[in-house]
Parts: sequence; structure tokens; C-alpha cells
Amino acid sequence: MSLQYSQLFKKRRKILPRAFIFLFVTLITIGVFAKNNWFPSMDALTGARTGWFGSELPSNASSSWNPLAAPLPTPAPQLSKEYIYAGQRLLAVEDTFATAIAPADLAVWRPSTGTWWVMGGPNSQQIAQSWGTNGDKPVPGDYDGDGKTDFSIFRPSSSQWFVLQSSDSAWAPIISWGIPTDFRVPADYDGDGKTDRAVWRAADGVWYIVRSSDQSSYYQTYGAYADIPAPADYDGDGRADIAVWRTSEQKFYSINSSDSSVSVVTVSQSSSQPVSADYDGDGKADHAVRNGSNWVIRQSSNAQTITVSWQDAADIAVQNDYDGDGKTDIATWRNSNGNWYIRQSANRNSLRQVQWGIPGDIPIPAYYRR
Ligand SMILES: [Ca+2]
Ligand SMILES: [Ca+2]
Ligand SMILES: [Ca+2]
Ligand SMILES: [Ca+2]
Repeated sequence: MSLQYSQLFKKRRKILPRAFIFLFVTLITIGVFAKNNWFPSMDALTGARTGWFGSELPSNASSSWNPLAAPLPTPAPQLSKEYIYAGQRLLAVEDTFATAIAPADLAVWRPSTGTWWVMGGPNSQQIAQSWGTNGDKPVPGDYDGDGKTDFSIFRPSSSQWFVLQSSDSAWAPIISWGIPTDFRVPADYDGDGKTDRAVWRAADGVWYIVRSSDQSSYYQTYGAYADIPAPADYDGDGRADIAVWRTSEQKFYSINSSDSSVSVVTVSQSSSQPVSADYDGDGKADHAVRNGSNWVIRQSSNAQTITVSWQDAADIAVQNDYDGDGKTDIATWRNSNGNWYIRQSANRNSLRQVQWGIPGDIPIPAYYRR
């Protein structure tokens, strides 16, 4: 036993001095490194990073201490804006820093080929996207909520909604909703910034809505046979309001989403074409009816009703905000020549005439490019 103890004591006598020498050298080394700023560090004020021996590092390096660490991917820009839609019409952009709303794109869907044609701007190319086949119905909207309209179609044979998400170019989950004879009324009813798949059935007067916020089904009986659905954000709370236009009474009936109250607004026109949108730019949709070539608009800002005669009665109404001033422009598209006739609210109501599309196309202006 005593022999073993003495051997252990001899080993310790050798180890201890070596340990002291190691500690001494280490402390000296740390001192030299610290004095010369050879340790990795980050400047608290500027965020500038330095690696070993004072080497410069990119500010997004994942580690200062690991010389082999890869830099972090550049963070994707986050949307600071909130886009609120009623179908393909932009209701509002909520952004305290926004100075202008991007103008709507001129676009058509060609049934013969199932192609979406979106006109490019001064510095951007046009877009041609195949999505859908002959017999489908375009139902553009921002279903994924990224601020861009998604190429989307409803297929009557299967009642399926096919949405090509602009955010990741992937298919949204395919949902069967409604029947071919329904009015398709996609809009953002629950106010989450995403378009909700929705239909209105004249036969029973029921609104069938898939709320995008939780995918739950919502049913609301409102309206009667022969009414025309006219959902829009009449109370300006960022949510589309359930509404119908009753030609026989020349009245709009709507449920304000803000407080569930009912509002009844008379527009004395015997036409069956509601064209409600925010023409005066106060953030609330104006009750409006197109009668022949006349656009009769009850401005929400002052309750005044104005009448504007615009182009041909046979044209298709394509009102939207084409000049990006936050006001919907009265506009029509002519099937015979593919011309767009836009009354520019930002430019003293002057005419902008552009040829885009051919006879047989379906005009579907929206915010595809943004
Ligand atoms: Ca989108
Ligand atoms: Ca929604
Ligand atoms: Ca509303
Ligand atoms: Ca308005």
C-alpha cells in the first residue's frame, strides 16, 4: 500500500509544475490577444463584427467565434403593409409609411387557352400564365394574403377552386365550394387580409363563406331571388360587407361588418348592374349602379349622388384603381376590339385608352405584379 502512495506522490510532483507553466502561458496569451483585439468581438454601437486576429466579418455572420461558420441567409423583406381586398378589387392598404397605392394591372383571361395575360408596366415584363381550361371561371383574389392577386379559377364540373399562390407558386389546398349556378363572391369577409372563397345562392338567398382565418364555414341568409350580390366594404372597417342590390326596389341592402347593423341605400336606377367601389377614396365603398352608359354613384364621403356617362353601354365594367391614387376609376373593356377605356381620377378624369386582350377574353384587372 505505502509503495503505491509514494508512486502517486512522485507523479503529482511532476504534474503540478507543468500545470503552473501551462496556466502561466495561457494567461500571457490571453493578455496579448486582448491587448491586440485578436479575439472575435462585435461593436455594440455599429454592429460591426470582427473575427480572430481582428479579421473583418460580415454583419450577418452566424458566429464570430467559429471561423468556418457560414453567413446567415439575407433575411427576406417582410411585408409592412396590409392589403384588404373585395374580390379582385383592393379596398385599402394599411401602412403608415405608404405614400401611394400600386395601380391595378390590366389583365385578361383567355378561355380558349386558359391563359392569363397581365400587361407589364414601364419597367416590367408582361406575364402570361396558364391556369385553368375552357369552361372554367376566373375567381381572382389574394387567397394567400401577400398583397398580390393569385391566379385562381373555379371549375364548374367539380365545383373546385384552384388557386396558384403568388407567395410561393404552389397550389393552395383545393376546395370544393358552391355549385355552378351560384354567384361567386370571393372577398375578405373576416378581415385577415386573405380572400375568402364564397358564393351566394339566389335560390335560398344564402351566403356560403369559407373563412380564410380558420377555414371554418359561415352561412348567412341575406337577400332574395332576383337580387344581385354586391359585397364591398361599405362601412370601411377593412372587411367586405354582405350586400345585395334589389333592382325592383332600387335599393342596396347590406350588413355592416363593423356592428352587424343593416343599412338600406336607395339609388334610383332600374338597372341590374351594381358597380359599388370606393370612387371618392374615403376608404368606404360607394353604392353605385351602372345603367346603360351611365354610372350613378352615391359618394360615401358626402352622400351626394353623381352621374357619369362613360363609353358604350355594351362594354364590360372593369372599375378599379388604375392610377394608384386610392380612388376607383370608372372603366370599361370592349370585347369587339380589346380596348380598355379608363377614366383616370388622378389625371382630371382624362381618358386612358389601351388595347389589351382580344374578343372572347374575360377582363380580370387586379394586383398580380405589385
Ligand atoms: Ca397572393
Ligand atoms: Ca379572409
Ligand atoms: Ca365592412
Ligand atoms: Ca367612398
